[in-house]
This record gives sequence, structure tokens and C-alpha cells, in this order.
Amino acid sequence: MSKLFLGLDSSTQSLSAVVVDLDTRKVTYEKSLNFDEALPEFKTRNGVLPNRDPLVKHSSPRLWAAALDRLFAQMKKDGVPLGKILAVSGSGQQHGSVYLNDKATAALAGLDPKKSLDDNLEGIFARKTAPIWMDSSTAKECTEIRKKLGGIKFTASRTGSDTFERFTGPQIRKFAKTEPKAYAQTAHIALVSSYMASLLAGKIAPIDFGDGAGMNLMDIRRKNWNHDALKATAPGLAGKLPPLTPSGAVIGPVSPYFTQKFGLNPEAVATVWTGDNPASVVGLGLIKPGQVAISLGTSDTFFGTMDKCQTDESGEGHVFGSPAGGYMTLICFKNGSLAREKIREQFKIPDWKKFGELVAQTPPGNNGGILLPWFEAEIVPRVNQPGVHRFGLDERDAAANCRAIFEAQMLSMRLHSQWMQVAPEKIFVTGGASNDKTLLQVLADVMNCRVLRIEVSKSAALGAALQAAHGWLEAAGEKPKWEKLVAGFTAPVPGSEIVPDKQAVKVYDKMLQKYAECEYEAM
Ligand code: XUL
Repeated sequence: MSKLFLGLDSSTQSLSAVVVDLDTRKVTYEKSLNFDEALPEFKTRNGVLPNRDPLVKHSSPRLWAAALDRLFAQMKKDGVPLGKILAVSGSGQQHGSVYLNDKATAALAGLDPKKSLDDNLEGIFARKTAPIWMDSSTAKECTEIRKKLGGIKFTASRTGSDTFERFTGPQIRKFAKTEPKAYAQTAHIALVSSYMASLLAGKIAPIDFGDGAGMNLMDIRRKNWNHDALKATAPGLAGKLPPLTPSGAVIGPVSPYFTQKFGLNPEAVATVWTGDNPASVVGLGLIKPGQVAISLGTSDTFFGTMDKCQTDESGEGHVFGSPAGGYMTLICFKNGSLAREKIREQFKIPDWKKFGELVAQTPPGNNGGILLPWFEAEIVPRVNQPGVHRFGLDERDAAANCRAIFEAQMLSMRLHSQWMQVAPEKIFVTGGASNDKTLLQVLADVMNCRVLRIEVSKSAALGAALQAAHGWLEAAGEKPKWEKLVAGFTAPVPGSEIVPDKQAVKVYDKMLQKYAECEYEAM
């Protein structure tokens, strides 16, 4: 008998499903439902509700529920053997929060399959909308909480991150301050992940250590709610939060709503969801400490796994719990492909192939030329004032500028990930720019590490499906090994390995100090 597990990912713009067969080690089904297109009645744009204030970014919890209904209907239509699914798990966009009143528990327990999921939820929200990770309207609350917790270093060492506008704690504080009545009527605060899990389980679901760490409320080492952080955030908060548990732990049987309406296996279990980044770490196969993935996308992100908790004293990077146990870090560099594109436009370079060719014409270290590509305000390092800075670099030299921007981005990653104290053993790379071997050679040389390319789609939903499998096996009394579980699902592209060049490594080892000085000077 095949062992089928369903992973869902409720992201900013879409809800995705991945079904894995653990016996054949195959993804047997993949589907995405785009919120704007499938559910235009909720009037979102790219998954976000319009708002006059550009700093405010909210979405609709009812939209996410309606999407779940739609996606299950689609799976049934597509002939997915829902009756054979053994467990369901998921992941959600991180930090976003949902506010439920005291009617929620009864409504979730009695979901009526004759009605839509959305109609079933009528009257259970203490706040109609949910602030999401793109919101940056809580600068004041960040300062207030950070101050009460003793500054950046202490906030980061206790909760895993400094306070950030998008993090749930500052968002809750703003809600409690600006809408005290609605806050008082809030009986349960959920993350996107725990809200979606609650719908599937038919009861208020716990929050996992992965997504809980994105709230500025969880003690990152003890993995319980941090009393000081709760106090610094809002009154009576402890009574509104669910318990914290490991990702993928079994909550209970799936709600009869899904078994009766869509034919989901009545014996299937609903398990605890996590955040999309923690789920991606599993989906990318980053199980062992020292494994690192870099995604070269709109922003460049650096994910790594650690077994011991190290936090970033400068407060730039984040530490979350990893669904595979231990910890993961996430460092987000905003000026990623966006900045590379700006250089490409500036020098009228027709395509990325030509960009790579130009980089190849120049030597490692770029004859000392350095470019700081802060076309937009940067997250890491914290740069509020956008600006492009050149040091010893001719601004008319296309090839040198192409090399300079990529070298700076990779040097910045090396410099700003040192606090992890993890020497990567190999680096997996994904995203647009990972197709270019010249750029990957720069990455390998700067990091002095082997680089392998992985092609992934839906890494979060895949991670969630594997998380469902792990939770189910554990509940069945087995001791599943993560390494075995992910094997075969996340193999690097054959022949994509790039080995660092010893001479170039020496050049970059020296250049790192100079690069750090340039950053210091420009900030
Ligand atoms: C991570 C973050 C984003 C969202 C995207 O801190 O804010 O990556 O999780 O869904």
C-alpha cells in the first residue's frame, strides 16, 4: 500500500498542495491556486487588500479559508486519492496573525459540510483582516518592545530576532493600542499557519517552534512563551496564545468537514503547521547542521541549519526553530536580483548570459574594485538611505561593474552570516541567477565551499508533506529519521557541482576585510 501525505502552503499570493508517496519517493500531485484569480470577490491584489497607507499590508483570513475549500474541491476533481491520505500538514507565510473571538472554538468543532468553509466562519473574527509579513507600520511598537526587553542584543538573544515591523508581537501591540475593544474581544491569536491547521483539525491548533520564533514572543532556547516579551507586548496576551509544540506533531483526526465533503480519509490526522521558510528548509533537504541554501531571487536569502542556538547580536539575522529539530537561520538581503537588474539596465546588457560573460572577462577580486548595491534601503546590513557606492571602480566599465555587484553580494553574505559560527559543508543554490556557472564560481570562491544547484518548485509545500509524514510515523511509534525521509525528494541537479578555486579563495579571504571597511564607511 502506498503511503500518501498531503502538504499545503498558504503563501502570500496562493495556496499550494503537494502529495508525496513515501514508498515510491515521488511527488504524485502538485497544484497551486492563485488568490486574486480564483477568488476575485475578496478584492486582493497579489494577495494583499488595498489600503491607503502604503505601510499597511493586510489580507483576509476568510479568503484563506475559501481557498482551502476550493483547493480540496480541485483535488477531488483531479482524482487525487484523498481517501488514502494518512496525514495533512502545512506551512504559512510567516508572521501574519489572525484574531478570533470566543465563538471560534464551537464554530471549528461544528463545521457544517453543507455550507462553505467561509460561511461556517461567519462571526468568529475579532478582527476582520490579518496583518501579514509585508506590513511595516509598527516601527513605534518595535522600538517600545525592544526598549522594554533591553535593546537589540537582548531582544535577539531571547526571542531569536530583534523586533521587526512584520513580526507578530509588534503587530499585536499595535492592534491592542489602536483597537483596544477588539483586542479585548480576542480570545485566540493564531498565525497563518496555526489558523489553517485549526480549520483542518476543527479546533484551535498549537503554534510550532518554527513559526513561533517569528513573533518576538517565544523564548528561542527554552521554546516556551517568554513572559517578559508577552508583558512588553500587550495586556492579557498569555491567555490568548495557544501552546507551543514541535512542527508536525499530531493535533488529532481531520475535521469531518473534509472527510464528508471531499472524501478525505476519516483516519487521516491533522498535524501542526509551520512557517514557509522552516518548511522550505526541510523541502530543500537541509537537515544536517552546516547545510546552507542560498536563493538568488528578487531578494537574496541565506538559509542555514544549526544544532546549537546562536543569535545575531547585531540583530540583522533571524533564528527560527527547524521542523527537523535544532535551528535554522534566515538572512534576507533585499538588493538581490533587483539590484543585479539595475546594473544590467544601466549598462544596456541584453541578457543574463551576456552578464555572466562579462563577469568571466574580469579577474576574481576585480582588481580591487568594490560596489555597494543599495539601490533600495537594505535589510542586511541595515541601511535606511538607499545609495550605490563605488570604491576604486570605474563607473563606465560594464564588465567590472557586473563582477563588482555579484562579488559584493556574496561578500556581504559571508560577512553577515559569520555570527552563525557554522562553516558550511556545501551550499545548495536556487533561483534565477543560479543558472549561471560563472556566478556560481564566484559564490563558491567567496564562501570557500562546494556549491550545488537544486531546482525546486513548491519547496515549502513539499517540506510540509514530509513534515506530515514525520508526524504520522512518530505517532505510529516509529522513530523516523529526517535524513531518510527527505532522501530522493531533494537531489541536486546532476553535474552542477562547482568546486572553489584555491587561488581565488585567497583573494576573497583578503578582500573580505576591505569590503567590511567599505560598508562601514558608506553606512
Ligand atoms: C520571513 C518573511 C517572509 C515570509 C514570506 O521572515 O517575512 O519570507 O515568510 O511568506
